[in-house]
Amino acid sequence: MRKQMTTADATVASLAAHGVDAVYALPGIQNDHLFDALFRAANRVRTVHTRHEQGAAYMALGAALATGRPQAYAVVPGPGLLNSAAALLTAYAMNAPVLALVGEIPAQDIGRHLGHLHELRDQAGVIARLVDHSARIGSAEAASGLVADAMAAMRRGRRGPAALECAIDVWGRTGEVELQAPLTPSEPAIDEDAIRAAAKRLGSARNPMIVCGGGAQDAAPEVSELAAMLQAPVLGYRRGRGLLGSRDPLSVTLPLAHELWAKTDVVLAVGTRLMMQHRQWGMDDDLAVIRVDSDPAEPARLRAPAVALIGDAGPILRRLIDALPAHNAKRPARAEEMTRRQAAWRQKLADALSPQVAFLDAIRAELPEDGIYVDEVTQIGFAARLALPVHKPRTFLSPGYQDNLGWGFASALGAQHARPDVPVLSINGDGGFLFTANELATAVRHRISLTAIVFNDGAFGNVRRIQEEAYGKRLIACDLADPDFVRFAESFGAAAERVTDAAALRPALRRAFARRETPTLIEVPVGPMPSPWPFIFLPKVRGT
Ligand SMILES: Cc1ncc(C[n+]2csc(CCOP(=O)(O)OP(=O)(O)O)c2C)c(N)n1
Ligand SMILES: [Mg+2]
Repeated sequence: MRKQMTTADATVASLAAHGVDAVYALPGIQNDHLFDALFRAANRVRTVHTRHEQGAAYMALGAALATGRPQAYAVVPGPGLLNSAAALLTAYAMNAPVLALVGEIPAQDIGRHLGHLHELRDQAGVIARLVDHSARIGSAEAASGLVADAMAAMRRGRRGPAALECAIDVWGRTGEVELQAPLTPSEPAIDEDAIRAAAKRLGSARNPMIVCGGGAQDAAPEVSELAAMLQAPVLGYRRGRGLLGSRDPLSVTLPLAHELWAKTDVVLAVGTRLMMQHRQWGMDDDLAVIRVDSDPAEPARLRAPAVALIGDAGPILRRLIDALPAHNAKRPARAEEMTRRQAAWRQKLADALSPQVAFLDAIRAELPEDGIYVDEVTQIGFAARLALPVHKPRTFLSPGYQDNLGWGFASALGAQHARPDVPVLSINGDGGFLFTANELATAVRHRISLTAIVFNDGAFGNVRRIQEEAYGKRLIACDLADPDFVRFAESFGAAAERVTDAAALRPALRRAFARRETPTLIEVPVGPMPSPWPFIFLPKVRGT
C-alpha cells in the first residue's frame, strides 16, 4: 500500500518493521527531519540521546552484541560521523550488525567543496572504507528499500555494520512510499562433499579440538553436541567464551588449549580467524584444519585448510552432527582428564594473577549466570579472558581484535539498555573509563541501571608495566591525574561507593544489581598487578 510520507518517516517506519526499537543518537541540524520522524514514531522506536557520538555508536554496538539483533545509531555528518568512527571500526572487527544513519550537506552541493557546516570531503568514500555496505538515500521512495538492503547485508556472509547517508534536504522530501518488507538473505547451499570430508577427518581423529570465535555465537547447542560426540575440548577465547559453559569439563580456557595443541590432530574452527594458533602456537601438516566461516575469503587467509565449510555455523554444524556417526571412532571419555587439567590451570592462574583472580571470583559469585560481563583493556579484563567462568553465549562481551581502550562503559550502557531484564557489569581501568565516563549523564537521563567498576591504579597501568619491564623503568605518558570517582559519579546523580578488596566488592555488587533505574559506579583502588601476558602470548609448540 502506497502512502505519502517523508524520507525520514519512511526510514524510521522501515527500521521499526525490521525490529529496531531504539535509535542511539545525537541530534543536529542535518538530521532535524529525522528527529521529527523519530518524535512521531516514539511509541515504536525509542530515541536515546547521548553526550558524544562515540557513546551513541558504542551503545548501538553493545546492544547488538547483547541481543544478536540489528541496532541503529544516528549522527550528523563530518565530526559526528568521525566521533563515532572508532565504534564503527570495532563493530566491523566484531561482525556486529550496527546500522549508522549519517546526515549529509545539501544534496546538490555534495562534492563541490563549498565548505558547508560539517562538510567532510568524500564522506561516502570515508564510510565505504569503514563498512562493507553503504548507500546514500536519494528520495522518500528509495528509503525503505535501502533500509531493507542494509539490514539484509548486515546478516549476509560475514556479518557486520552498514551505513546509510542522507542529505539534510532529502530527509524532509515527501514521496509515494511503498514500505519494503524485510528481505530474507539467502544462505549458500551447504557443500555436502565438504561435510563428508569433515566428518571423515573428525571421525578418525584421535585428539580433536574445537575452537570457537564470535561467528559461533548462535551455534551453542550444536557446538556442545559435537563436543560430546567427539569428546573434544572446546576453546572459546574472548568472543567465543560461554559457547560451551565453563562447568562443562570439555570447556577449556586459552592456556589449557595451548597445552593440548601439540597433540591435536584435527581442529574444527568455527567462526574464528584462528589467528593465535597460526601466528603463535604453530601449524604443521600433521594437523588437519576444518574451517566453518560465513566469509568465503576467510578460511584460506593464513593457511589453506583441509576442509572449508562456508555459511552459517548453526546449520553447517547440524549437518556435521548428522554425518558424523557413520565415521566416528570410539574415544575414551575425557571429562576426568580435562577437569584435572583445568583445575591445575585455575590454581596456576590464581597464584600468578593476584589480586586479579580474587576480584574475578567475587564478580562471578555475584553476577548471575545470564548477567552480562563487558570487558575492557585493563588488568582485570586480561585476566577475565583467561579465568572468569562464563556459562552462556552473549554474556561475555570482549572488543575483538581492535581491543580499543575505552569501548567498555558506553557499550555496556547499550547492552544494559537493550537487556533491562539482566544485570550488566562493566569493568574498567581508570584510564579507559574516562574515555566515555561522560555517558554517566546518559545512564542517569535514561534511567539505565548499569553497574560499572573502576579499578583505579592511577595509571595507564599496562603501559607503565611494559615500560618498567622493557625500557629500564623509564616512565613516560602513563601516570594519570584522576578525579575522585565516587564524587564524580555522584555529581551525575549515580549511586557510587568505594571498596578496597574482593570481599567488600561482593556486597557492593549485590547492592548495585538490586538498584532499578539508577546506575552504580564502584571504585576499587588497586596497586600495580602482575603481568597476564605470559599466559596470553604463548610460545610456538609445533611447526617451523
Ligand atoms: C584506543 C586505544 N588507545 C590506546 C591503547 C593502548 N593501551 C592499552 S592498555 C592502555 C592503558 C590502560 O589503562 P587503564 O584503563 O587504566 O587500565 P590498567 O592497565 O591501568 O588496568 C593503553 C593506553 C588502546 N588499547 N586502545
Ligand atoms: Mg589504570
